[in-house]
Amino acid sequence: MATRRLTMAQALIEFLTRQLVERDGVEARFFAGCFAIFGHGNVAGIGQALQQVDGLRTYQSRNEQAMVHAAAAYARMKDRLGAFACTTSIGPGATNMITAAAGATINRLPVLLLPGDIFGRRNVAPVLQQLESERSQDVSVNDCFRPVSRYWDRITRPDQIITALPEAMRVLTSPSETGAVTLCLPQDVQTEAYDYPEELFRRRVWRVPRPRPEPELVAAAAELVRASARPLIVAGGGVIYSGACAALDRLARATGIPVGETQAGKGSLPFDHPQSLGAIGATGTLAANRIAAAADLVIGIGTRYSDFTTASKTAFQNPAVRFININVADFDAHKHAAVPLVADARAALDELGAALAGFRVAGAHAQRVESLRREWDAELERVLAGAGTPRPAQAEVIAAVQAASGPRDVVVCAAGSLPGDLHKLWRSRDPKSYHLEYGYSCMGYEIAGGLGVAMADPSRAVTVMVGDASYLMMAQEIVTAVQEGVKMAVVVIDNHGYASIGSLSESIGSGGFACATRRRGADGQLSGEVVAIDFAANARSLGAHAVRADSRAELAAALAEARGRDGVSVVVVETDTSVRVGGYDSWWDVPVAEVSEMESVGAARSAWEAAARKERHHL
Ligand SMILES: Cc1ncc(C[n+]2csc(CCOP(=O)(O)OP(=O)(O)O)c2C)c(N)n1
Ligand SMILES: [Mg+2]
Repeated sequence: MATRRLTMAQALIEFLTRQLVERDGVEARFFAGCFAIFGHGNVAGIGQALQQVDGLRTYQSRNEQAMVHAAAAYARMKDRLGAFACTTSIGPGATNMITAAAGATINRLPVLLLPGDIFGRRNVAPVLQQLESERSQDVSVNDCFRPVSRYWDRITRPDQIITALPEAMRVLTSPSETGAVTLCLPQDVQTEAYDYPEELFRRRVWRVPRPRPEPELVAAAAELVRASARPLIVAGGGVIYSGACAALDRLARATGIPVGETQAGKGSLPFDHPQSLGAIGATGTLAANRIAAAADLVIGIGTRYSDFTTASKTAFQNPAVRFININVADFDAHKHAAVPLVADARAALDELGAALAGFRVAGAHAQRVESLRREWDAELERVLAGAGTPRPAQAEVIAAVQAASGPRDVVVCAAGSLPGDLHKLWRSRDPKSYHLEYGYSCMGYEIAGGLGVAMADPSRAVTVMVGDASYLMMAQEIVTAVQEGVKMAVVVIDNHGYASIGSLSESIGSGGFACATRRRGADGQLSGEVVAIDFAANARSLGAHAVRADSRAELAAALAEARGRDGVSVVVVETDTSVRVGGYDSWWDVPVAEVSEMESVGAARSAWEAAARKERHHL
């Protein structure tokens, strides 16, 4: 048997350069590179291996969490057909990745995490940053990755990667199983040599399948659709990952079944498609939510049915509502006691479409869809126009960013009050143009995610929309973008604090307690002056071009200028929070204190109890 003597780290990195994916006959390299922050736990092992390898570029980052966000955003932009590896030191460098690992797994996005780990050889323990246990020597902080990883392994002998790496690849390239894959790499084992079989390094092509649904279940589903009076499609992220948007367009047009979109599924249809109802659920449009309330059949495609999509299980109020779920993951396909079409979205839509030949929704349903679409469009125009306040409302900033964006440009966001507003208000014209991380809604994803999106598709202009508090949590990847010559615009919405949670706090009777960025006041509360933060100066200090926009005209000019500039352009805009985008026949379950000393909380609790009565099980 031919062998090659390599360190474990060299063999691992060499293996990554030989992995390809193939879908629909198109082959591509799977790993675009490796994000790295070096410490004693990886510099001599993986670091040395990255330095000598051909064909896998090393990218720096400023924070391990951020690099995993960037990697996840990259994978999402590539429809999961491309990914990054991420290498860190042991201890805090490693655990910094856990938050973003959870985000990747929840959003079903492939990232390969290579945290350093404590020595396999134990004679020098406890090593720097080691968590000791009196009960076992086989415990390290990296065990915290287990629940957030779809595959987790610790490599305590160099030959173990021979069996671990193919498992890692199987999971990373599986549409139903993908997420964070973590290989914990003890610092000493990374540097140990072994005679690896030459065939470990052969070129491997991982085929991404398009599993077809069971024909009997397609027939059963078609029968349900034909018998339905008010069917509705819920399009989730799986529609986009599968490249099923054209198939969805055909089915929706042919049958007239309207389509509501989740955060991950937004852009499945262009906003002006005759069957598009726009956003659905807690942050949905009035058109989608009214159709959902009366639907007698819901066809979920590539959706996890998060509480935002189901309005905490209150969205579907028709007592007779049934579900058909098209999902590549068995787990999601079976939700809500659905007819489970466990299949690739595109394959299943084609087959269901064929089985529905000649079917058209009843005229009354089509008319309702049409009139609600018109009603929503008028409401949308009203909201986007703002209320003439001295400073623009957030909706007006969204309208300005939209006006400055081309159809293929990408808007990136994750947390705060922006996601709900964008979900309702953004008019998607391309399936990859709306990039909202709303599975984990992780503050700090925005700028790092924008970097990953821009790296994945430099042909599109990227605009990150980020709240002031999310910016403060994680803005440092501006430096990485500058380092890599990445072009990206960042719009910082300054409303002086955690405004979304401030509104939520008001709605649960707590009046916005400790949610604004204010100095401690005479009353002992955070009720004093606003803490003035110069976000533009901050961004400039990191290497960005940055301006403040103090009027609507300045905002439009700054956005136009950003479009024409290379590098990172930051636009800071202070908004008027008195004008908010409301909800439309929707709800989100945030339980309120059952007992309290505050009357306002008691009132909120009663309202919550009444609303929660609408929650259903869908058994
Ligand atoms: C890492 C993280 N911490 C906490 C939260 C909870 N949270 C959601 S939105 C929000 C406030 C975000 O503030 P900002 O980015 O300024 O947006 P705004 O709410 O003002 O629109 C918080 C704290 C979160 N989603 N992510
Ligand atoms: Mg804010």
